[in-house]
Amino acid sequence: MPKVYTCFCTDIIHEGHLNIIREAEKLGELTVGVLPDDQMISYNRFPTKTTEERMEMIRGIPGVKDVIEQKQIMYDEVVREFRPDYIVHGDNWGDSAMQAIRANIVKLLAEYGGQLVEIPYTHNEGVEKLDRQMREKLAMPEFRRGRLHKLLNMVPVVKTLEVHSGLTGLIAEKTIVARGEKISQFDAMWISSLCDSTEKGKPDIELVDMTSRFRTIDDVLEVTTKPIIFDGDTGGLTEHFVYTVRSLERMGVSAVIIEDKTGLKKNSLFGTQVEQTQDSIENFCDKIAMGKKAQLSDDFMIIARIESLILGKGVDDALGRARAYVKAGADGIMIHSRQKTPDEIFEFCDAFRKDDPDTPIVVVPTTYDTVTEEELGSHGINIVIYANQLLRAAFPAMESTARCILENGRAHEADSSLMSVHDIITLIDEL
Ligand code: SPV
Ligand code: MG
Repeated sequence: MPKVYTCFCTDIIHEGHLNIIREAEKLGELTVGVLPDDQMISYNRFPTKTTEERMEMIRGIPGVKDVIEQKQIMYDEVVREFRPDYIVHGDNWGDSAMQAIRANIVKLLAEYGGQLVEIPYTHNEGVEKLDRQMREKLAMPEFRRGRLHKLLNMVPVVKTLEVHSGLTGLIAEKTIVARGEKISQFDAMWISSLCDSTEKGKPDIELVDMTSRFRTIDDVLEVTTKPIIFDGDTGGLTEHFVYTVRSLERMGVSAVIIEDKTGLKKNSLFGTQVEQTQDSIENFCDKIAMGKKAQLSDDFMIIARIESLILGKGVDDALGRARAYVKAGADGIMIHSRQKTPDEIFEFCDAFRKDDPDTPIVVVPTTYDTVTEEELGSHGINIVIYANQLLRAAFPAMESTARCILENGRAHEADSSLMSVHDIITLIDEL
């Protein structure tokens, strides 16, 4: 009997999957692989079932001889161990990441004469409806809110991208790349005060009010499913912060990060060039504790951001504050720095981890941007935020286009650096 293999990365079985199983079964004895959570997250939607539940779901389907866990998205291990005569896959190799998987399969099968069989993808109303329902379920506040918590236990470092609109939300939601043997996409989104303010043509001094910032969140929520971390600046007055917590929870935001500054807040990347005042430990602990008391859901996170390194007060001051904030109820610590190297961040994290192995640590490597996610992970860091790169990419591109039109008295010269008219009018799908 020829050995047939296919791999599923899904929470639901629809007509398209059953069709693949029917076709695969005709070729020989069928084994189905199931990807574990971390691999599923790396290139597909967030799983709503456990790996074991996904395996069980497939075991029950007639025609399936065996179900195994495929530990990696690339097929090297499974093909070398199992040596299938046929690998069966849908022909929907859409993006470059999927193409990399296809190339991997073709290369491995060529080593011993195995064959890739591609089954036409099933496009019908039922399949599309189920797909849409899954997506919408993931976007619901009660499903989305707790996802950051879950991610912290599933991936080594939660990769978070700054977004400030529906469009940038879509970039964070959909961008996916093949990186060597891995597929990679962002896990979460950051609503930055710097970028949200700048996008509105305002300085980053808590001038843009919460109603307007919630409007930005709402635009992002409407078109995405990934969890949101909100930059809550100083959190404002404690009496106001408790209301912000409730509103964010209700919207389905996963976490708010508040920084221990008081008075007129300026952006941290100014460092000591501008006057900035750090809050007292006592006051800030009170704000955290009141926020936690106001919180209604179990899984919303209040993360305390420490500005000691930004203000030149040193690692010991940061460590003392971190311990106090955790004691006051903070669900995580963000430690910020504007140095060119991650040295002081690593010094802080290594010392903090000595007596606190669990509290999540968040970093924003804007100035020390040569550091890799792997290095951050090895110092016990759990969340990395790429806090402003999308907006910094967009502004020079837009400004240079505006200049080019003025310089030439027409738009023709700018056209070669623009996306096509076809691409812009088809970028956003209709329901
Ligand atoms: C933001 O993105 O608004 C931040 C991070 O707070 S930073 O700009 O580095 O202060
Ligand atoms: Mg900010």
